Amino acid sequence: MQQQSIMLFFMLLVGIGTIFFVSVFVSSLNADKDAGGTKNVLKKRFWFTLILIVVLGIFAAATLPKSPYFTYANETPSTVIHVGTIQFSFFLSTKPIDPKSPSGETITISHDQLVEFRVTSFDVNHGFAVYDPSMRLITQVQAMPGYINNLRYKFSEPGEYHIFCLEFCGTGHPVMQTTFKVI
Ligand SMILES: [Cu+2]
Repeated sequence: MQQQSIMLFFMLLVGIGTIFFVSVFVSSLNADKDAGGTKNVLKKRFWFTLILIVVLGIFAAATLPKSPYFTYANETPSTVIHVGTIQFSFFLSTKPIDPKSPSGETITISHDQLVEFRVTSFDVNHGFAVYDPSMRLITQVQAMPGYINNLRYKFSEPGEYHIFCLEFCGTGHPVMQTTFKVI
């Protein structure tokens, strides 16, 4: 449903853009015949500005209410998973991870329960991208040195989930991955 409305939204934008460019093209055909010639430029700017304001207004109305994009903000997570990243591994643990000797554990999460991942990096920027059992990207956040980025999610389907790095972090980047289970 959400994907369909995003699709519709972008189709609408493409439609508005097409109308705009066609109207500019058509008006340019008549540019020589216009009484004012280049003096008419203010009139054209008026329409450009109006359409720009409308498009930006639609964007703002569709995106700003969701800002700052932190889902389940009013709920308390029942599970907290600490995530530490280092070239080229993920460490997942129910306890805070020591950056000096990072270690992880096998993670099992109950379905339909709110999980909070507290994601950080001990070296360079990495990505923390969660893929469902059919390898569809479902959520992601950046792993950044010096910051803990919280990512909340409810897994509805039991199965084996995959984590991949989405930030090119060095030669071992393509093999930087791990898994966890949802039961
Ligand atoms: Cu990477």
